[in-house]
Formats: sequence, C-alpha cells, structure tokens
Amino acid sequence: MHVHLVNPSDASFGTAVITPRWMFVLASATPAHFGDPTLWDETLEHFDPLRVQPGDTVGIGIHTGNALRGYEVGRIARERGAWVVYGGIHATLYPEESFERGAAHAVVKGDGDLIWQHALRDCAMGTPERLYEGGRVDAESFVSARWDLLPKNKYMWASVQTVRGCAKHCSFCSVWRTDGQKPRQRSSEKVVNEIVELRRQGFRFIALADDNFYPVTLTDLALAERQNNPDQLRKLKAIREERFELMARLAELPRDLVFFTQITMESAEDEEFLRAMHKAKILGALVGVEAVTKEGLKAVYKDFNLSGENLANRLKKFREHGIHILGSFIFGLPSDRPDTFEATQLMAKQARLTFAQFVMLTPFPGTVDFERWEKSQGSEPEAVNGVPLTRYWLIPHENRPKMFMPHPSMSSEELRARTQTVWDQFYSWSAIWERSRCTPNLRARLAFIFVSKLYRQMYANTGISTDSARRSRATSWARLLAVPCLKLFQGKPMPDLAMPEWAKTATAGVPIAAVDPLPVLR
Ligand code: B12
Ligand code: SF4
Repeated sequence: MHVHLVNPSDASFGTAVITPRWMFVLASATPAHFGDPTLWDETLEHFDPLRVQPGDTVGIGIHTGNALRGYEVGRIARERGAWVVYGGIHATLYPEESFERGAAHAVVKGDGDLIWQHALRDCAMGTPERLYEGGRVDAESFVSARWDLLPKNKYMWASVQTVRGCAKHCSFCSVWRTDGQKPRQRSSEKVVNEIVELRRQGFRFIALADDNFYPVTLTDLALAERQNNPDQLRKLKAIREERFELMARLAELPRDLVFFTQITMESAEDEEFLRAMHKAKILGALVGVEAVTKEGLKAVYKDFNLSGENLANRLKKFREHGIHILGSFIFGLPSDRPDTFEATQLMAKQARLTFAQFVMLTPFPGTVDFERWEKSQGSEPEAVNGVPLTRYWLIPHENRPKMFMPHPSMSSEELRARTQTVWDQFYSWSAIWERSRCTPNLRARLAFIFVSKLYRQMYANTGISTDSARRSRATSWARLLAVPCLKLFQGKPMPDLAMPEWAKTATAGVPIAAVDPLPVLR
C-alpha cells in the first residue's frame, strides 16, 4: 500500500510561500514499512490521480477554505480504488461532510501525530474504522516533520511549530476551542533540531507556526500573584521560562536565520520578552490588531488589545525592538462605519506596521461568531445553488458571497470595495517604497518590494475579489512574482551545520518511523 498526502488548493502558483506543516508531520508519522509517502501540495501543482493505484491510501488535510477542493480530490481518489482518509480542522469540525461530499472511508479528528499509524494499519488490512479520535496530543508526543521530503526550490519559508493552543477566547477564532486554551510547548531540542535541518538545506526564513508565541502575559503573572495562588504562579512562570530557554537557543543558531511568528499585542509591554525575541532572530510577527476602536474590540472579545493613540504607541514598541509587524485587521464588524477604513489605514501607517492584512469578517466554523450567526439564520437559511449559506464553503468560489454577516449600515459590496481600497492604498508602490527603507541593503529592499506585492496579489486579489478575471490575473501575477521572491529568500545551503551539542541527545528530528511509540502495530 502506498500513501499519498494531499494539501488541496484551487489555485496553484508553482511556488509557495509557506510549507503546509501538517503534510511533513504526517509523512513522519507514517510507519517506515509503508515507504515514503507521496506529497501533493496543490498550492504548487495539482494532484495527479493517475499516480494512485487501487489499495493505496490518500490522506487529505482540509481547512474550511479548501474543503470543497479536498472533497473533489477524495472522490477522484476513491474512484481510483484508494482508501480515502480526511483530517485537519474542518474534518474535525464536520466529519460527516467528508463522507457525504468527499467519498471518505474514514475521518481523523484532532491531532494526527499518533493516530495516523492506526488508520494506515487498518486501511492496509482493508478494514478502516469510520472515525479516529486523535485528540490533543501532549507536547512531548508531537511528531517532528520530515524535511528530507521537501521538494527543492519550491518554498520560500519553512514552518516549525513551537506551541499549540491559546489561552485567549476571541470570538472569530476556533484555535482556543480546537487546540485548547492550555499551551502545549515543544521542547527546544526538537524545535532546534528541525531548524538546523532546514538551514542545512538552505532555508533562512522560518515561520513559527504557533497559535500564540506569548502564552503567559505579565498581566497573568500579576493576577496569580494578586490572587495569592502560588501553584498557578509556579506553572505560569515555568511556561514563561521555557519560552526564554527556547529563545536563548534560537539565538545560538546561524546569524542569517530569520523567524516569524504569531503573537498577541500584550507582548509589547514585556520588554524583556521583546529583547529576547530580537536576540533569537524572531524579527517578524503577525499581531491580530483586529479593530482600531474600543467597540470593535469588544465585539470580538479582544478587550485586551488597545485602541486609539495607545494602540499606535504599543505597536511601535515592536519596531523599537527591531521586530516587524504584520498587522491583521478585520472589516465588517457591526461597529465599523465608512470612516473606519480610512482610520485603519492611517493607524497602520502611524503604528509603523511593515505589512498588514485586511480581512473581511468571516464566520469560521467552531467559533463563537459562527454559532451566533448560524442561529440567526434560522432553520431555513438563504441558499445559493441549493447550498444553505450556513455551509458557504460548499458553494463554488465563483458563486460564493464574500460577506455573510449583514452589516447594520453598509452593503456587502460597499464593505468589499472599501476593503479593496485599503489594500490598494497600503500596498501602493509609493507606500511600499517608503516602508522598504527599513531594509539594510539593496537585496533586502528588493525582497521587501517583491514580497509586499506578492502578498497583496495572493491574499487581496485572489481572496476578496469577486471578479473571476481579476482573480485569474492576480494568480498569474503571483506566479510571476513568486519566482524572484523565492530566490531572494534562499540562503546558501549549510550541509555541514552541526547540531548544537545539547540538542544531539534528543530524538527530535527523527521521524516516527524510527521512534515509533507503538511498535506493537508494526
Ligand atoms: C501557521 C498558520 C497559518 C500560516 C501558514 C499556513 C500554511 N500554509 O501552513 C499563515 C499565516 C500563512 C496562515 C494563513 C491563513 N490561515 Co492559518 N493557521 C496557522 C496555524 C496557527 C497553524 C497551522 C499549522 O501549521 N499547524 C501545525 C500542524 C502540524 O497542525 P495542523 O495543521 O492542525 O495538523 C494537525 C491536525 O489537524 C491533523 N491533520 C491535519 N491534516 C490532516 C490530514 C490527515 C489525513 C490526517 C489524518 C490528519 C491531519 O494532524 C496534524 C498533526 O497533528 C493554524 C491554527 C491551528 N491551530 O491549526 C491557523 C488556521 C489553520 N488558519 C486559519 C485561517 C482562517 C487562515 C487564513 C484564512 C487567515 C486569513 N484570513 O487570511 C489564511 C489562509 C491561508 C491558506 N490558504 O492556507 C484558521 C482555519 C479555520 C478553519 N476553520 O479553516 C486556523 C485554524 C486559525 C484560526 N484562526 O482559527 N495560517
Ligand atoms: S485570535 Fe489569536 S489570540 Fe485570539 S484566540 Fe485565536 S490564537 Fe488566540
């Protein structure tokens, strides 16, 4: 039985920005006797059904945005006689859909690290179960990725996870419900092992695919102290210490590495943490700013963010410590008014954000927003092509509405057009040129300009544009831009880079095929 893993995508760019980590983790979780799985990342090229033989297993990872294409791949694979297994956040939330729409034989819910080998064993025996509960795996059992299976010269950034889970509870986000509110931190040995392996291959830029890199805030510590709760305080301090230990170890790695993570804004008040981040070469972070007004923040349960002048000052703190921010903003909140768009654009400028994304409020399954919205649609929601709006991800892209939650004063088209204008303003040539001053040399400046344009093409035009001609033009542009970007991000491979002495003893980086925790299954 041969194993195939498919990361579905409608648009293939030939080159991708970030490695889809789950594929390389599941490849590692595939027992050795099945051989190396074939990896199909459709953001690079489409899955070729002719390579699938009867009796093979095809594992498909879906999030809400690519579920429809994933189901198509599943149906094709089943027609070829393969066992079809789904996993990923969307399959976890809607397992039945994979059977109804995607011709699934089985669905894995939750983390695939440990359960995947059971599913494969059962497929090989011709008796897959319907559902496998992967649950939330302990941090020590997270499987390290198989970077030896990476296709050459295809990805700009690799992705390594350091922590899963987030203690917050934002209304538009499912992470705290699916990954849990308790941070599960990987050991620094395992993280560093993966990074060394990637740097050997020539990767200089690595995204830390974390839910929230700052799991314990100064406020959390102060609260535990005020509540006179020594147990809690000790636990929180231990988590914080582990973060510092990881950052100290990242700091020892080659100087040309650059890391990027996702973090909450509260970290900006923690100067010790910011200094450690900079030393660790974590030079970029996505910060969910979401809204620039108090009302907007309240609406998304993100009151821990600041608004107004304080917001700009806090965000500037990152820049003062040499950390570049990709600010993420949401448009379409009930409190938004026509002047919110301009105010947001100005704030992004004032706060010296290096990059920004402006997304339209989307009710993602598994979130508080989704539940509220689904309820508000009643038992007979409006339908498009026979698909209820509350299952919008099943509506083909060309007919799928761009906004789902009606705004009290602006039409969907007005919101979309205003959002597009903000993207256009933030990523105009003159604005990019101005921001590119932050780079140290000409090569870096060029990289900055290319990446800014690429980011805009990939996310703004393909994401929020309703017009299919514009979408396909944007895809062609993104394809063209991606090639020079890739070259600018690559470093010279360092095949002889040594693993730090302290990390050598760990089994990190060794695929599960070699350290199978359940050898009895072989
Ligand atoms: C890093 C990250 C990104 C990065 C990198 C994405 C990439 N190409 O890898 C960036 C910043 C680019 C990004 C962008 C976006 N992201 Co994102 N991202 C994440 C994050 C934080 C971690 C993903 C990750 O790599 N995890 C590590 C791997 C190992 O874990 P995993 O993917 O969960 O896989 C495990 C299991 O799910 C399972 N599994 C997965 N697939 C399969 C398949 C099979 C067959 C099996 C058996 C098991 C299995 O096993 C794996 C190992 O345990 C997640 C949050 C999260 N906790 O999932 C959000 C998340 C996936 N993103 C999300 C969203 C919404 C987006 C955006 C749409 C945001 C936006 N508005 O622009 C874009 C979409 C981009 C795209 N088209 O993919 C949502 C998805 C919600 C949903 N219901 O679909 C999440 C869950 C966060 C959230 N806010 O709720 N993202
Ligand atoms: S949006 Fe960020 S801070 Fe909020 S719950 Fe999700 S991961 Fe945590």
